[in-house]
Amino acid sequence: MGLTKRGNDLYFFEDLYPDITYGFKVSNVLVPETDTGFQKLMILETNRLGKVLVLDGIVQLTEEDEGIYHEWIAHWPLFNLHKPAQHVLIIGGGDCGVAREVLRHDSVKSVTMVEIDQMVVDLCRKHLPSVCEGVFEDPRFKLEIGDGAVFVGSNKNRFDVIIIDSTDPIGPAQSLFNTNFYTNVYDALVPGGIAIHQTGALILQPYECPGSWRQMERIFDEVRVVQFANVSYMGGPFSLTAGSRGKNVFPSTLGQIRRRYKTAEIKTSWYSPDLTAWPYPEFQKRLERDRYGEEIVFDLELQDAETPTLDRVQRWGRETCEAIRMKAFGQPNVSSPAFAEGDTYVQYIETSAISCRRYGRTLSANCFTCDRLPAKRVVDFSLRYFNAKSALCWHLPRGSFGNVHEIRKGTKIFKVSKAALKNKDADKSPRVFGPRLVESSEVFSPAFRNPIENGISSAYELILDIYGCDYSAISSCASVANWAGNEFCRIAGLKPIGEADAPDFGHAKKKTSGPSVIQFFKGGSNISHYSENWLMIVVNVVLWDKIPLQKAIESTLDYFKGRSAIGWILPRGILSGDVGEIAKNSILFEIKR
Ligand code: AG3
Repeated sequence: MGLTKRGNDLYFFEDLYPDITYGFKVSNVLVPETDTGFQKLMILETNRLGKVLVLDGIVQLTEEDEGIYHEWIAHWPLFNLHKPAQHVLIIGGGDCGVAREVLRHDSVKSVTMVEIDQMVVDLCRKHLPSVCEGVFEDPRFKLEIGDGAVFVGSNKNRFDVIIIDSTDPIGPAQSLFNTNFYTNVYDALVPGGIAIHQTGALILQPYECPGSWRQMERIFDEVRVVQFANVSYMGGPFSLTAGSRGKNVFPSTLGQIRRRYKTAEIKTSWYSPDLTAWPYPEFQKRLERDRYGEEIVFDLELQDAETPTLDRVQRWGRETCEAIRMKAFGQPNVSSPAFAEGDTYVQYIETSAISCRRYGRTLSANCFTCDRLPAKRVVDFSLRYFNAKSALCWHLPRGSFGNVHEIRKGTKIFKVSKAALKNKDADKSPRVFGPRLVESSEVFSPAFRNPIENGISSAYELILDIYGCDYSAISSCASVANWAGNEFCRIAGLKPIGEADAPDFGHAKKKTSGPSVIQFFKGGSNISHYSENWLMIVVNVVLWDKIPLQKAIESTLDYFKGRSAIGWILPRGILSGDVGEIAKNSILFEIKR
């Protein structure tokens, strides 16, 4: 909306979100919207908030409350540093508010500010002199006009603190929110150094901070979330995400920061060490325990051994999408239009995929989402839809950042029967079993027998969640298609059917943005999703033959440079056996590198 007339008055409404905004009355337009070559800049005057800097329709600062943001982003890392900071790098920050606060530390010998947009610096200097007060007169201050992402690439081991005061990750700041950039920032720090980045509003931009967190977590030794609230950045809690080069860099006691603050003799208006010892601990804990998605894997016991027609399966797919409130993405994929026994149907949905195939009297289905999954609704609906007798279910937490024991507890194996659905009086809560937790060495030993060899099922599924992967290996469609279509098939001795289908989608959320891949092969399929922001992969491979598991899994970790993985091996196309027996043949294991 930007500048809008309301009667005789002029208002400004922010353009960050499509469905929610805030605004204020404007008394004067000091700099009408100007294209700087990088972004659109505007400086407004208001009675209530003083002058306001707007870039690309998003409020960057107001005179009234800029102190809150600038004090927090500058003093938090400087007072957390184990020694008085000497050399500080600011990336972005063209209005010079961060530089002003950093220069208040007498210990600081140099402040280098790398700003891409000269016009931001010039126009702010002219119209917002209180923000950059004293900065240009200070001999310790050095301005470089250039790309901060390039600058950190060529300056190693130089800075005690790096402050990234960027705009949101749309427009010119996009290159400042990825693994390559964070790796360079880490290398540009001296050991013991701290970097901090603005990572958006926690509630209104729910994927910004977690997205940066996952990236930084892979590179920095420790990561913290700091929060504050101001008027300028609509939406309550706003986040800064900080990472350290080295362990135990962040002070462990409040006393340490209080002492540093006192010694520095800096009078702050908003920052206080008393608020910094445990920056937003509950949110931080939630991030540490976050999970990528969940999946319901189920085998339906059909009344007869006939494969439902493709039309019928496709309708199941569409109705399942409705049941879980997910939009289908693209057209369904089928391993063969005949859709005979063992053929696979897959439908990508906006955050992952659903699939099914038949073996004898079982219809094996998977439903995976990166959102909340109403698993019961999916199973009940499918039981009714296919008029099946029962469903044997594995409900899995996928991409869980908890430990393997928590993941085992979260993995629920149970059976639902149609009779119980129909009979109102029947006990609706089935007995729940867990998978058998084993060492990866057991899975990798030549003596290991998969569920087919154990006579439990006609197929089995290898499910892998791989963490801490390499950004470039997982963010390119060509790379993931090559793994699924060539590498994995070659190592596992599988005969691919057709080419890998590797679209890139899920960008509505940072968590799910990245490629997915479907590769059919003789006797099974490989369906996997890659999160370029979470740096993780979720893989489902259905097999009806023995493959060299160790080689297949380890080469996958090598290919994507994964640091750890959680794996399940589940019997599919169940022949017989009660749930307890099947649970014993459902295994969970962990691989650490
Ligand atoms: N840079 C961070 C602006 C963030 C605005 N984003 C938002 N409201 N989600 C501010 C520059 C001040 N030096």
